[in-house]
Formats: sequence, structure tokens, C-alpha cells
Amino acid sequence: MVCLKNEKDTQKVRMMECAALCEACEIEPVSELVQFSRSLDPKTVLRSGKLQELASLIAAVHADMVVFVNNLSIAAMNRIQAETGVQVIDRTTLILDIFSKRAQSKQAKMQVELARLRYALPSLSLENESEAHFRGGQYRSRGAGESRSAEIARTYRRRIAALTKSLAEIRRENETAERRRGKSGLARCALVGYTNAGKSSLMNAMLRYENKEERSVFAKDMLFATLDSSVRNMEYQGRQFLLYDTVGFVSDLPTTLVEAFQSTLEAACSADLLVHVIDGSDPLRNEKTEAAEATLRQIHADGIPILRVYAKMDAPGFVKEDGVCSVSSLSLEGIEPLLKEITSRLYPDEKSIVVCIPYEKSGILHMYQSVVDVMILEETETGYLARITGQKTRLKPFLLYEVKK
Ligand SMILES: Nc1nc2c(ncn2[C@@H]2O[C@H](COP(=O)(O)OP(=O)(O)OP(=O)(O)O)[C@@H](O)[C@H]2O)c(=O)[nH]1
Ligand SMILES: [Mg+2]
Repeated sequence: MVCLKNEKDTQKVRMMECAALCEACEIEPVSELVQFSRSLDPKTVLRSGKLQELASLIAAVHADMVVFVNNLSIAAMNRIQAETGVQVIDRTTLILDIFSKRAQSKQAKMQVELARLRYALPSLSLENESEAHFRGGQYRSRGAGESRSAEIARTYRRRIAALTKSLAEIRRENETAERRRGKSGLARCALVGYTNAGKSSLMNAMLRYENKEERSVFAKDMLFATLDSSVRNMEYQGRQFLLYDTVGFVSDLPTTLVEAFQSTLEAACSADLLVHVIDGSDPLRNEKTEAAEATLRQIHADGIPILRVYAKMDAPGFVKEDGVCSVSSLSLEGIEPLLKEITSRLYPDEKSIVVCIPYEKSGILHMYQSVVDVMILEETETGYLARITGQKTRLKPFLLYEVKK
């Protein structure tokens, strides 16, 4: 890892994050090396002394590969590869590999391929330049011996254009579906956060709370389990909203991925409320919280109100944070208060009250049913026990019958 002077505070976290990314790619981290540097300049990124140290470390631990925690330029990687004699990859390549492994849907597969091609293209141009330089810088068409990399670059560009077009079509289809949802007038809430924080499990817990388990999404103990966003209808005390599960974040999410996954990330960008899911049992929760919020800034979603939630409250090492909702997706503890908080933020002018309307006054329920939501809870001896939800001013006729807790 090359640690820039202003990155010293996050050095340990970034190293650990990179080790987790390696493991997700079935690469076993065997040793680590840090160089403190002022810049990532390709020419000086590893000074010659440090390069020698790296080469002896590789020999000592029998490493097959060097993984850089930084995103290095192709020139720097080529130089280090030539010096050490082993394969050198950077963090973006690692993340792209994980995304490739996880992609299931047609859209996710196309988005990953697009990101890969966009990432590889500059290295081809570079090779092409050096080949041209090698031939005395004279341009020749393929027929007259055009370089192999120039030909590949052209194929890549063609494929990038085709993928961009197909993804734009899928996006248009999604937008039509989104517009239909928009017409329903329902507020939108998106679960966002660091990868593996527990977003999909929280969505499933909310569905389980509402007895809609059959609508569950995929959740698993691995980085980037979710690559496609999913949406579900939710309802709490008569107030409905759309709940989106989204792709997880890491620090410095590669730009190529952000660009390629734009339509998936739109679920977060178009929400009325972001629920930032934080793994409260993770010792690195503060650093990961900061990394996730930096990603929200990167995708321009930082203007949307955020509600932080500490997940995994049943897990060992969980630390409660004052004033922050805590939930367990296993035991469902904290799910109801969270739903209450979400709906009160999405519908700030609305309120829910429980009333007991005498049977002879039940006409009031029909009279106002177009402006408030009525949910009959029970038919008691004295009248209908009902939950009335609506804008505070609309609830006035019912206040007389409110049942105080
Ligand atoms: N003990 C405990 N484990 C949880 C809880 N919530 C999630 N987990 C576990 O945490 C792991 C990750 O959960 P996911 O819901 O897939 O996490 P995610 O944030 O959707 O992850 P990505 O889709 O990869 O970004 C899984 O092994 C879950 O079983 C919880 O409340 N308690
Ligand atoms: Mg998920």
C-alpha cells in the first residue's frame, strides 16, 4: 500500500478492507507492506529501495501476486510488475472481479462488463502508444500492420457503445415502471450502507414483520451480495411507502463502477429518505459509516434526509449509539420503532390515533374515509376500535373518541 501523508488515519482500515476484498476473490493475503509517500506519481510510486524490499518480501512469503490497496495507474502497475516478476493488480480490479462473480441479472452482467471495458481501455491506448513509439511513431492502418492493441481497443469501444445503448433501453423500461410507482404517490425509502452491513436482511425483517416473507430478497454473509436494487411495498399503521434495497458501498467506489451502475444507484438518488444501515457489531463501524456517507456524496445523494440505523443488535460486540435506532433482523427487535420512525419522517404531517367510535356514531367512519385511512382493529362492546391515520388537521373530528394509552 502506498499511504499518502493525508491518509495516515485511515491506513489500517483501508488495509483491512482490501484484505476482505482479496478474500472475496479467493486471494489469501500473506503479508503487507506500506510506503509513505507524497503522491501516486507513476514514476515514484514505489521508490527503488521499497521496490527491492517488496521483491524480497515476495520471495520470502512465496507470493504469486501483489495487490495494491491504491488505485494505481497502468504505467505504475506495469513498472512494478516488470520489477517484481509477479502479477500486480489494484483495488479496482479486485472490486470488478467480485462484481463479475456476483452478477446474476442481465442488467448487472452488462453493467460489470461495461465497467471492466472502460477500465481496461486506457491501458490499451497506452500499449498502443508505446507500440507506435517502438515503430518510430508512424501511424499505419491495420492492413499495413496496425498494432494488435489498437484493434482490440476498437473492438472494446464498439462493445462499450452497444452496452451503453442496451443499458439505456433497460433504464428507460425501469423509468416507465418508476413513473408508474411515482403516480401511486407513495413516498420512497432506500436502504443504503456499507457492503455486508445488513441492508437486505433488514428489508426481509420488515417484510417478515408484515407477514410478507414470500417477497424476501437475497441476503448472505459476503461482500456485494446485492448488485440489483429491489423494491417492495410496505405499510405501517395505514401509511404506505416503497422500500428499496440497494447495492452496498466500499470506500472510494471506483468511478467506472459508479458510472456503470448509475441506474441501480438511482434507487438511492431518487428516494425521499435514506436509511443508512450500519453494522453496530463491527469494530470498524465508524470508519465504514464515513466511507458510506462519502459514497453518498460521490453519487450526489447527500442532499436526501438520512436516518442512521444500527443493525445486528443481537450480535456479539454490538454497541448501542444514543439516539440511533437499533434493530435485529433475526429477532425483529426494534423493527416496529424503526417502521414508526420511517413513516413519521416520510409523512411528517400525518399522525395515527386509536379511537373507539360508538356504533350509533359509526357514520363518521364512512363520512371521512376519503381523507383518512381507517383500520378497524376490533368490534368491542361499546363500539368500533379503529386506527385512524391522516393529516393532523383531518383527524380533528375523531379526537373526541381517541383512546389514550
Ligand atoms: N446476527 C445478525 N446477523 C445479521 C443481522 N442482519 C444481517 N446479518 C448478517 O449479516 C450478513 C450480511 O447481511 P446482508 O443483509 O446480506 O447485508 P447487505 O448489507 O445486504 O450486504 P450487500 O448486499 O453485500 O451490500 C448476513 O450473514 C446476515 O445474516 C442481524 O440483525 N443480526
Ligand atoms: Mg444486500
